[in-house]
Amino acid sequence: MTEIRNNWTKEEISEIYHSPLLDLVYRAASVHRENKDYSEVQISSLLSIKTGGCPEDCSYCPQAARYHTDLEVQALMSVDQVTEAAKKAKDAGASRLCMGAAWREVRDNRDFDRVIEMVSSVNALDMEVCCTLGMLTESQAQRLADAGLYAYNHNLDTSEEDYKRIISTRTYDDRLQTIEHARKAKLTVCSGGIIGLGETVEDRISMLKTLSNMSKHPESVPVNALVPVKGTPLEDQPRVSVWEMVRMIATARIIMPKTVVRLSAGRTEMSLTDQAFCFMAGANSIFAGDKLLTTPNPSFNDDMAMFELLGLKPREAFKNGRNAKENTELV
Ligand code: SAM
Ligand code: DTB
Ligand code: SF4
Repeated sequence: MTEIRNNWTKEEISEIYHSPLLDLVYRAASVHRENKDYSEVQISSLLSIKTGGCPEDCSYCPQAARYHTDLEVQALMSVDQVTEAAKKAKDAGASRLCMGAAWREVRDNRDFDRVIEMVSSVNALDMEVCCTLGMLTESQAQRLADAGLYAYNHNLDTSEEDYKRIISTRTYDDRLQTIEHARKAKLTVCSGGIIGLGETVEDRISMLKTLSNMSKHPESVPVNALVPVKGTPLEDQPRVSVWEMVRMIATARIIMPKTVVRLSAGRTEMSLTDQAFCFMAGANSIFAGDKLLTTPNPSFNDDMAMFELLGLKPREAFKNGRNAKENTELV
């Protein structure tokens, strides 16, 4: 078994990231096979439970109220709507539902009470429930955990050095604190980033260092390729090349060997061959369903055909125990 390290240096990460591509993929695939059943892929389905009108200024995001995108703003969904959507996702093969809200932070009000009900209701379907609701306090994290929340998603998005260029309405430290609050409530942590924001390779390495130097590695690390959306400040960013996704995924796999690395936004622009390379490089999760939060994603049927072709299979829910939440220690 590979040793779990929390003291990777930027130099070490950079050396891995820049190694010859085929060596990098070979090493990542070897680490993957030593630590996990590489043919199992965790399937998450995303549901935007409250869409648009967000007060933050994240320059990649179509849901920020200050940018003029074609997005239709939608108020918080009802518990019944969410339960229905969760059942559909489960029937299609998803083991996890991730509910996203375009909020800056969670507030202790009736909307949060409703989200708590949503969490209980989806948890009762024996699905892993994940939320991404912006910043939260330790007591809010605890309320979510008590309702049966399995994971909290809170991305770092880029490096600490680059953060101000992308978002001015909160700090990197705010982000790290929310992750800490989720940890204290014994939630599993999902945290990753986006490539293609105009960041440097050093920024990517710096973000990977922050993630891999956490006292406990995030249980999931999503690697998103920017989906440039018209009306956002980053609308004209060129798409990242698949090789950059492969390098990011492979490096994350090597330095965080037990973590679920998710090939996240950007798959509609990738061929099957591109995606196969990402799985070879150690990706073992995807978002499935024809929509991410607000932008398109490949259909469930296309993804199942891809799994068939590549010999992959969906991973069951709570593989490591509903309450064990120690899944970095288990395979
Ligand atoms: N408001 C909450 C927050 O910011 O944490 C939760 C929802 S927010 C949409 C969740 C994540 O979606 C962001 O952290 C970012 O990583 C990702 N995201 C948003 N827009 C994106 C885009 N255009 N392309 C790729 N990823 C994006
Ligand atoms: C993550 O890392 N990516 C997801 C999820 N976590 C919340 C969101 C991707 C959003 C892509 C743009 C959109 O569909 O609005
Ligand atoms: Fe709001 Fe989250 Fe979008 Fe930022 S990423 S604008 S916080 S919904």
